[in-house]
Amino acid sequence: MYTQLKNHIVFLLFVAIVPFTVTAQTETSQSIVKVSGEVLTPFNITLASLKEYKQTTVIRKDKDGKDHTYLGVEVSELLEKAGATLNKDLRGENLTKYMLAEASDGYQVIFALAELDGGFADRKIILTTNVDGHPLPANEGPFRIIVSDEKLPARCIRQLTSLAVKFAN
Ligand SMILES: Nc1nc2c(c(=O)[nH]1)N[C@H]1C(S)=C(S)[C@@H](COP(=O)(O)O)O[C@H]1N2
Ligand SMILES: [Mo]
Repeated sequence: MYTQLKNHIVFLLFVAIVPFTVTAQTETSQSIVKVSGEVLTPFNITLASLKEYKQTTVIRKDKDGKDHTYLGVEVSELLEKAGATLNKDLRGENLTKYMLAEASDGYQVIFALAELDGGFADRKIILTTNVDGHPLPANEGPFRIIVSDEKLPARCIRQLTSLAVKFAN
């Protein structure tokens, strides 16, 4: 009887504490995107700080073939804040720079800086946190890059953790 009661208490403690620990972890260590590399001022993007930028909407098809509406901030705005060589500074050897995006599962994709710069292309490349009016589901977010007008969604990197600007050589 006593052992049974003890088992019950241990079980209840487990059920109560484990979800709390998991939630605490997603809200602190994972909810940032590190911006680093060839930039003047590296910084961390948080969910709250994204509200300070101009919001942009991109509608694109996902792997399910259906249109989804993503709300976010243009990646170029974030790189500008970090002091990357965009706009008038994107010429000469700076045209050999690219941005490496990395996710928590190890997936990586790159974009040339010129692909991200509004002076070169109309295609929108945004950092999104919301799809169809809701925060991204855990297997996609909290941060994802969405590329408009690209046939495959392969560069729409989910669970983004880092953006690093680098020289190709
Ligand atoms: N982190 C991460 N992002 C990723 C991938 C991945 O394996 N890991 N796969 C890519 C590929 S190949 C595709 S087709 C799309 C699929 O996105 P969906 O499952 O939301 O449709 O996610 C892209 N983003
Ligand atoms: Mo894919």
